[in-house]
Amino acid sequence: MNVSILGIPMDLGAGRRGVDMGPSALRNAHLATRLRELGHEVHDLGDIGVALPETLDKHEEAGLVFLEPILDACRSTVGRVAELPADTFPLTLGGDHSVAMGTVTGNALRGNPAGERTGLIWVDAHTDYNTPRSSPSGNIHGMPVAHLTGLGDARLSGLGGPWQLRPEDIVMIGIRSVDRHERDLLREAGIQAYTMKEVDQMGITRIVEETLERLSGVTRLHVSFDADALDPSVCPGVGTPVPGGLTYREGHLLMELLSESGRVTSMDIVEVNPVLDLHNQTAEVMVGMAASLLGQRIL
Ligand code: HAR
Ligand code: MN
Ligand code: MN
Ligand code: MN
Repeated sequence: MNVSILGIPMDLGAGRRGVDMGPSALRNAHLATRLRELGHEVHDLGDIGVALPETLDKHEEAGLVFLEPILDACRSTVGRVAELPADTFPLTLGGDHSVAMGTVTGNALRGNPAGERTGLIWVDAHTDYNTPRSSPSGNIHGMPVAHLTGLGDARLSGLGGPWQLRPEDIVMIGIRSVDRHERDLLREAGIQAYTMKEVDQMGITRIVEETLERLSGVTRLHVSFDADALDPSVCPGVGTPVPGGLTYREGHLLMELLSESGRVTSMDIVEVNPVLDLHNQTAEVMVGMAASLLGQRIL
């Protein structure tokens, strides 16, 4: 396969600094080499330009911290991803999870004149379904999925023009931290979320079977993998660690089964924070997850 790596070194959407260094940490963990060893043709397209918080006044408007520079970065990301050729697999590197408003939109619009549906598999400890009104923090990385479905601020939800993600085309896996009002919004939208309780009870294999069945009508499938979905003992380098996460093997099994399905067309790796990490362990683990999704097998 042809794989296009694109970094979005942005930490404006997160409460803590450091995830802007995620793309460097992932490259340093030999991302491209690992994928080339699997036989892929890998092109690293470099990074999207993102404003540094030190150059900005901390600006909060209507419950949205750093809205304007985040909008700029997401707009650039939409443009860059949407123009990639149809036969490439975009592998986008965050950055905080607000980058997904740009990556998911860009991939949904990429070479899609017929308006085929896009499915989203959101692997995360958090549902990221806050709106500016429901958010307890104003941090935009807690809001990308809500905006992708058309809720919240019109500028963020309008990144794809009239395009919106359908709530029934979203499946979340690994969930264990949801805010009070965010829960109501998820219920109203009818979004399928497999919490850690379901992971424990059903196992990853059944969850993947159900997920692919539910998303059987979509032709494009994006996996957005937040490093904090994995347990903090596996991925300590994240800004908002939550205990009780996916094990190392559950993460790999999830990626292996999705890979075997042959249906995934793009992926994000986000929320890797090298400042909080131990010897780049989190980036190395996440490179392994990308390798499993892109065909690496034990035997
Ligand atoms: N729910 C909290 C908020 O909205 C924190 C969520 C953001 N943290 C993440 N996203 N890492 O997955 O402020
Ligand atoms: Mn403003
Ligand atoms: Mn997230
Ligand atoms: Mn998260």
